[in-house]
This record gives sequence, C-alpha cells and structure tokens, in this order.
Amino acid sequence: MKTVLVTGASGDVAAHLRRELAGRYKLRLSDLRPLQGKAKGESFMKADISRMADALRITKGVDAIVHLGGYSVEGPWEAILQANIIGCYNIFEAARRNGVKRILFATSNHAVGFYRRERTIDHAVYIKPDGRYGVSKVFGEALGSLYADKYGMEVFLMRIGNVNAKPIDKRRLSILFTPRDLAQLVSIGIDHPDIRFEIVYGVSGNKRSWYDNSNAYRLGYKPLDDSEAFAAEIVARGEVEHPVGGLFQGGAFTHVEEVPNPAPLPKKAAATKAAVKKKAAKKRAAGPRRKVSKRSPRAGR
Ligand code: 15L
Repeated sequence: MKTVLVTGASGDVAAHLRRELAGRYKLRLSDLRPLQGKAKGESFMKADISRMADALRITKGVDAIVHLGGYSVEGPWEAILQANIIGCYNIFEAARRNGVKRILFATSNHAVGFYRRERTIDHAVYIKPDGRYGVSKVFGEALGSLYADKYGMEVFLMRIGNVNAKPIDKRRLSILFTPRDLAQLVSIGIDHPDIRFEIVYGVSGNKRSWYDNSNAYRLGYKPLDDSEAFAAEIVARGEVEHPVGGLFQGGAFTHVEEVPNPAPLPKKAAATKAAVKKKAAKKRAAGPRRKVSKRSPRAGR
C-alpha cells in the first residue's frame, strides 16, 4: 500500500479526502493545527511548512504528496507569503531532496478567476489570477512546471472549484466538486502511471461548468456528480450577484481584499495583520486621504 502525505490535513477538503480514501492508502497527515481524531491507517505530524526543516521531516519516505496545505482564500499578503509561497516552495524542494517523485498540488479556480463567465476554458489557457491568493496558486503551478521539467518530478495540478456535497450559490453550480469526485481525481493523480505534468480542473461533471476538462477525462476521470440536481432550488432564490463578481468566474475574489478564512492565521501573519490594521486606524484618525479613482470592470480576454 502506498504511503501518501496529505498536507493541510486539518482542513475541510482533507476531511472529505480522508473519509473517501480510508483503507486505500496509508495516510501521513500533516498540519500546523491539531488534528481531530485519527483513523486506522493514519498518522499525524504537526508541521509548519514555512520552515524547510519541517517540510523535509514530513516528506521523508512517502510515495506521493497531496499538497493541500496553505492559506485557502483571498487574504493578507503576509499570510499568503508564508503559507502559499514559502510553504509551497518548501514542499516541492523537500520532495525533490527526499526523492519523492509524485506530487499533487491543490491549485484553484482562482488561478484563472478573471476569465469571464461566458468563456469555456481548458487546461492550456493563460493564467488570469483574481487576487493575491490566485497569484500564489499560479506560483505553485509554476513550481510544478519547473520541478517536472528540471528534476523529472511527476506533477498533477488540480485547479479545484468548490469542494462540497451541494452547491451553496449560483456560482458554485459551475464549480461544485463533490467529495467522491475529489477522491476519484486524487486517486488518478496518485496512481496513474503516465503523469509527467498535468493540469486538470477539480470539478464534478457539472452541466453549467466553465471548464473543458478533457485533460482529466483523457486520464480516466469519470465524475459521478452534477450540480444540476440542485439548480432549480438555487436559481429560485433569485440571488443578485455583485456587478463585478457576477461577470467573472472567480466571483467575489475579483473585487474583495479578504474572504473570511476558516483557518487561524500563523502567528507571524496574525501579528502583521494586527499591525497593518493599527496603522490604517492611525491614518484615518490623522485626517482625510487623497481620493483614489475607482477601477471599472475590465474587459475579459
Ligand atoms: C478556493 O480556492 C477556496 O479554497 C475555497 O475555500 C472556495 O472559496 C473556492 O475557492 C471557491 O471559489 O468557491
């Protein structure tokens, strides 16, 4: 049985994955946060992936890595820098130094979130990140490309939509990724014999999809779910979308500076965030600022 390292193991996506993959692989779980309950076949290693020593420790002796760890939404640069830039580099580099060939990276629909909703995009389109978070995912994709070409690593990049059993709003009808479809795609990424460098979309077989996911289908992915089963219910809510977010695939990420983050910030990032807030409050108290012109929604490529 293969030993697979799952980073970000205390998060929501990993919780689904652990349940779905139980008994199929030996799971080495890792996170900065504590882990709730360990099942048979699972082991846990606490680690801060922004430290190379930790990354080296957790990647030693595994057959494959599913790298989910990181800051999972748009947010403060310092948090994204530590977790998604430095942390992601450390995981790729530690994998190389430890001779781990296969790495699956959870990139995101936000690496291409500034494509307009009327476009159908495939795995070969140019990047269009919709924020700092999206840029950090593009950085991980670039690392994947480098480590595949330069060091012969086998890299499987999953541009994940929204992992959930049901779509939560209109946008998510197009990007729903159910837990069992997630587990199927991840298994392909771990076990397919011919992965060198692949980009696939981590979404179910949604009728309203914005993606041409033929690259995943070529590798054997056959999604079992389609968000359409929930479409009537969601559409009946009459949701009014934001004038900018509603135009683009990335939704709110295209116009907000922060999305509420379910995971606590690493200590250093939390301290930076508090300092930035304090500075802003001081500036506000000091008097009126220069007027900044408002951007208008860009035309999509
Ligand atoms: C993501 O990349 C996030 O990790 C997830 O929390 C969702 O916000 C998702 O995108 C989404 O676009 O719905």
